[in-house]
Amino acid sequence: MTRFESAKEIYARYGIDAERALNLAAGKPISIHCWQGDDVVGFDNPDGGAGNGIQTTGNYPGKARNFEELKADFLKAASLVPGKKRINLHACYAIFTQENPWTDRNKLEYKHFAPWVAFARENGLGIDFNPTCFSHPMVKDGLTLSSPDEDVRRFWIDHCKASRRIAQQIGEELQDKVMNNVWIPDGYKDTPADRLSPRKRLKDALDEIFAEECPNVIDCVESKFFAVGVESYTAGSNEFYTAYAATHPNVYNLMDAGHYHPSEPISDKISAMLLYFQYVPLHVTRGVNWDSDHVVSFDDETREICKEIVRSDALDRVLVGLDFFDASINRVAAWVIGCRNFEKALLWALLQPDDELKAMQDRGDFTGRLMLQEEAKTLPFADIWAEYCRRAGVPEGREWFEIVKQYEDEVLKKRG
Ligand code: RNT
Ligand code: ZN
Repeated sequence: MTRFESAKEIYARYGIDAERALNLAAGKPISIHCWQGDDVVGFDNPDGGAGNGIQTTGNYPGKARNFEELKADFLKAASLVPGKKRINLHACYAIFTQENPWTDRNKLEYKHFAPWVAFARENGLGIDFNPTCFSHPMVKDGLTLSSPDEDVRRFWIDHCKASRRIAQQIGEELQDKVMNNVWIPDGYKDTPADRLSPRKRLKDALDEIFAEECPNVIDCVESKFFAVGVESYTAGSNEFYTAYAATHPNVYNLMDAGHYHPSEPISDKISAMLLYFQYVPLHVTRGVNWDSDHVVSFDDETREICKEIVRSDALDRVLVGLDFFDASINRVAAWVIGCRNFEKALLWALLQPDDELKAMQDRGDFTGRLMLQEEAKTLPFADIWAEYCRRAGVPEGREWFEIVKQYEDEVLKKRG
């Protein structure tokens, strides 16, 4: 008997079907963010780097400097992660060539992303999209869509419209639905004199952005409470976007795990949102104090998020995107660690004795519920995970790191 077979038997004693868990995990697509590969720099302003609303820290050598390098790094990372994948693009990753020279963000078109679509097709990936409303001189006083300056607002409205059209065409090309997620950094460092007007301007801007029919697009707006530099006020708060989404068909509030109070987990919000919305889009990341973007860990909250998705029978309604960027460690390894951890948490959640736990809760057996939750933690999960990796053709354990280190020596270290 193999370790997997023995583990499967132990799980069966708890009423858990390991084969079913393996199949469901393998079928759930995860949108992997391209921006971990180059610290959210993109291709439209290579000397500029991230800034104006977003921050990465660290200067580990070897970041991807262009389309070819980013594709290669992404594929290297993806080859070490089990499960179904999408690639999450930002508008700043537009591809400029001699035929399609640089153009500003308000004028971007599908053609600037056609090479990404070819890449996705070649590698069996879905695509998701994001307008890039940061790291650009038109971010004025930290504001974009909520700015009192009409030219600033116009620029970003046009950019968001362009992004939606691009997402729509990507969806048509791939015969798929494409998420287009609007995140803006707009907020104030210190106590605002007027909280209402920026939100009113943001609301009007969104109405214009979403006016055009885009049947292949799932429109998302990403909420946030505060960040470094905008400690006192963020225009696109959770209440603002939840209410906006509730009153606008096909618009969804995207919840990022690092965007709320450190003790305010998004795992608790998923069920509430599922009762009212067709889709619940997430950015799975790891908040650490005031920062939202650490590499995803196999931690309690990531597992709780996955348990909520599984227990709510919402694998096809909770849209999972990853969103972390760490420039202080090997970027390919960061991708692999974060993606594998999400996959692990998902598989782990699919291996919980949910039916029995729910029954215990409903008959008021809270002692039994706690007992079983705790006993389930030490079931032989590692053997099922190893089988999941084996079936996906990726390394089961730490061997993947040798592959990344070799890639670092042969490829990453040779970059300027
Ligand atoms: C920032 C948001 C946003 C970005 C990406 C790059 O706080 O989380 O999702 O991380 O769009
Ligand atoms: Zn995010």
